Amino acid sequence: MSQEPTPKPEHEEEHGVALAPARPEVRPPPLYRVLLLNDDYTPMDFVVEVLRLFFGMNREKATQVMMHVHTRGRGVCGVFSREVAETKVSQVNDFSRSHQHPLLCTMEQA
Ligand code: TYC
Repeated sequence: MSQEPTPKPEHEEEHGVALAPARPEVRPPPLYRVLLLNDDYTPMDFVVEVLRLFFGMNREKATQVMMHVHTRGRGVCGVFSREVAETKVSQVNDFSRSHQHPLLCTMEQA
């Protein structure tokens, strides 16, 4: 007598041994450096206040970073996720504009 093959259980693939994926399926999200740019007009004290208010630096660290930007042209305020970096850049640029200072904050992938 001919016999039909035993029907496969439904969703058989879900009952096998889990295999490691051939390659990782997720990459860690990229990080971004938030930068301050030098200019000739923004007062040094204002830059120090920005670094204290938005980047949580103490006065000594904020003064160091401000002087680095002043002498080198740009400097890193911190490294963040894309969303946090975008928020910091917007907040700093809005704050500077609202005080009529040309200070610019920007970001780049780390
Ligand atoms: N160069 C400015 C001055 O001499 C000071 C300054 C520092 C401005 C850092 C911007 O991101 C900056 N008053």
